[in-house]
Amino acid sequence: MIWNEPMECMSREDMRRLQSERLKRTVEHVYQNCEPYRKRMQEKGVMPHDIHSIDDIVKLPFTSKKDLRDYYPYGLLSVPISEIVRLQASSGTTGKPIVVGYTRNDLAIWAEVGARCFTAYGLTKKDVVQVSYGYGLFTGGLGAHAATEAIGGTVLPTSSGNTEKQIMLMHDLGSVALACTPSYALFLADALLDSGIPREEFKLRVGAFGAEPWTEGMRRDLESKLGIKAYDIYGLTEIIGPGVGHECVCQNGTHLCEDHFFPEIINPDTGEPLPPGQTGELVFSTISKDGMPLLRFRTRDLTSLNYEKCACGRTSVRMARILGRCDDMLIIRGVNVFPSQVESVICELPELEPHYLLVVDRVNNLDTLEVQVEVNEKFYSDEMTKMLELKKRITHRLQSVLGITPDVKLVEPRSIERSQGKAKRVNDKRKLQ
Ligand code: DLL
Repeated sequence: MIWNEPMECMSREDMRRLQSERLKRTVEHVYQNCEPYRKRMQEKGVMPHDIHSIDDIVKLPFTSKKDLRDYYPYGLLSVPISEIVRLQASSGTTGKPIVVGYTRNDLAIWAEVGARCFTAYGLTKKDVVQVSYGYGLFTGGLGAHAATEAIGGTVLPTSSGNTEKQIMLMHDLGSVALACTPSYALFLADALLDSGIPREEFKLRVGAFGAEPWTEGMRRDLESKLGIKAYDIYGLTEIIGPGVGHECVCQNGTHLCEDHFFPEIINPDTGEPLPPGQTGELVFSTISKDGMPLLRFRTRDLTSLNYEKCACGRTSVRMARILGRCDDMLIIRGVNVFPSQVESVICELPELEPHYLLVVDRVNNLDTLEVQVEVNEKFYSDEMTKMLELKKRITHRLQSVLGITPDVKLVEPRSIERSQGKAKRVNDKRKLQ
């Protein structure tokens, strides 16, 4: 099912034309109405009339997370505050949050792209959607809420937390879809098992999981534990929230709503655009928003783009799974390590649960990596030799994937702290020194 066929299945040529028109309008709008953008463009010697088509996007300046902090809270708005009907924010690791303002039209775009996502998962107005993303400043809850309402579905706005109640409501009210982070979904899967209620009594068949990186292994795990199809949903506060992209039933890449958010892939070190298919930093320009349009926003997310038509019929560009963030990448003894690489190994092994923590430290000027991972209840054993053999096997696998030898620590089932929102996978003690 396709929510907006003309947009989602447009020919590449028509899409470029539409993107060109929308970019020109957006550039004119920010140049006229947003002082920091006007200044930036003048410094770069580029004027709105220099932008003739989407190909000219490379002439425009980048926007970074730092810009949003520097112009906190309202400096990047391109409309008066009287036009803003909603504020959302994302908490950074330090200091002030990043604040985004939406006009009524921006909220309509958000609902539209959300509707495309949920329709692509096969959801309809007949379905109950349990929204277990947090509600509030975080865009997850309200974004999934608007998406459900847009398709005419029934929203069950549980927000995150209160796990037992989540399971009870999921069962009693017949939730067909669950929208939450993949790590919270795993937590709910365990709780579902503990509840003792037979799985057949649940109507759940779709997961709308995102807000943090996850792997194919994690997908398999979630699908088998919950008896559902688990789909990716991607987004970020600065651009709009969840709904920037979504998977379809093919589960073969995340379609981006590129008629609203124009994607580029650049080399994160040089800022130079990379050809299709290459992995680099994802950059978005919003080309239809009014409240706080952003030009060439550097997401820090690493991925690649595929412009081939999808088997589902959509022509919209597909993004590969997010490998991690440029700033999530750990450099351990000079080797680049992403938590997602560790996760993929862990999910390969049936003896392990996908709950893990990477502890990085520096001992005698040498980096150390400890991988703590939970052993499955069925395999957890007091038998030393069994556990040692398992540890050896995992160490070996990780060594060949990562290129460094971690210290693997097998821990008891359910001992690693669970998250109800985005999971914390890394404890880098070196940063504290
Ligand atoms: O996480 C918006 C969202 C809510 C997306 C619910 C999907 C579902 P932020 O808190 O601003 O917004 O964080 C955005 O989270 O740059 C990625 O690094 C990461 N992220 C979001 N979705 C995915 C995904 C929301 N599907 C940041 N896969 C982004 C991997 C994701 N990473």
